[in-house]
Amino acid sequence: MNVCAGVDRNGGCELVQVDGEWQRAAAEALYHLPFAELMFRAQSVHRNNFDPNHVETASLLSVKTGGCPEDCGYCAQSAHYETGVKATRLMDCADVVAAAQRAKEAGATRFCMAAAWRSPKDRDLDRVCEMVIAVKDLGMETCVTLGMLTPKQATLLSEAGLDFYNHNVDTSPDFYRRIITTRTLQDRIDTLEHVREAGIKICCGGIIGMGERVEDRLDMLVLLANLREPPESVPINLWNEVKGVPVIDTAAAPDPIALVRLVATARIMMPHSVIRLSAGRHDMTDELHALCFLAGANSIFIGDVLLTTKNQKVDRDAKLLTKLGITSALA
Ligand code: SAM
Ligand code: DTB
Ligand code: SF4
Repeated sequence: MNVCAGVDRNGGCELVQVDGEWQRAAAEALYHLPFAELMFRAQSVHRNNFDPNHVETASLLSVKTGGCPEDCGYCAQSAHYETGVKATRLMDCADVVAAAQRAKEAGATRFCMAAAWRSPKDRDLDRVCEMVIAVKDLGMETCVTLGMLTPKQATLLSEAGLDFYNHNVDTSPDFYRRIITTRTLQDRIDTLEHVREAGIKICCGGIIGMGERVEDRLDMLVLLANLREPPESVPINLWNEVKGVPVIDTAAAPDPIALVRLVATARIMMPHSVIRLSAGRHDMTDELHALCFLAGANSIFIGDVLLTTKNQKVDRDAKLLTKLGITSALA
């Protein structure tokens, strides 16, 4: 069945999903609408599905940093590149819980624990399950990102009460092969399937600003929107500069309006997903943040650091949200 997903500026039906699937042409037609039209549609979709005056606040902790065997060309934690990031062991559960408690007091409702692994060893997974149980006991939502999972590992995380698993597709199928060679996009999709099967909600998005074309960004949205069910959370990361990785040679910061257009297009294509402005916010102006929220972004990471790179300062976020009259657990 072909579905008209919108009306063009002359009143004709131009935006179609074919057999319920998003096509690049439909995503492009949305993305290139006159700005006011695109924003109006994104805001209408946003208001139908979310409180437009509320933003979710999540906090990140790197529970195991660096020394990763994968060769993701954007990442400070890959052992393939000299980035100056020191490899650490998996943190103790008590230290993780203390960090989660501080994040809760600082205004985060979700705590995301990240490990620089290709995939977790079973004994490490047991320790992460303990962390999930303990952080949930604080009354926070939990998210972990540990690399590829087997179905059994996904089930164990589900049994521990994990709310979200973050595993990004990162970019378009076409651009993917230029930035990662040690695991395929299909490997990632398989892990997302195992997570879904285990009943855990999915957090899945990607990075822009690595030298990809606008078409690649749209293909990434098409890939996400056409997953068996779209991810409940969609992080959009602006590439945070890391010296020593291959992406530094191709990177180009996206035009600000292109970012807003991408957020608005994601909002329309995935009406029920929370869209998180993730890495790269420290370089964004208040005005750009405001436009992204108007376009439908409704989640941010708070805290002065992400994993190995900096984030916008918490007091600047608090002031910004207050200025915009946006409610959150922060302001
Ligand atoms: N090792 C696990 C994996 O890759 O699935 C989890 C951690 S990994 C750091 C999580 C995500 O962070 C990546 O998929 C990527 O989207 C994002 N990321 C990593 N480095 C980044 C950077 N320099 N700028 C923006 N996002 C980045
Ligand atoms: C996601 O999409 N972004 C977060 C989270 N998922 C794990 C990570 C951003 C990392 C930015 C680079 C760094 O700090 O090392
Ligand atoms: Fe390892 Fe994840 Fe970084 Fe890739 S993105 S190098 S898998 S930590």
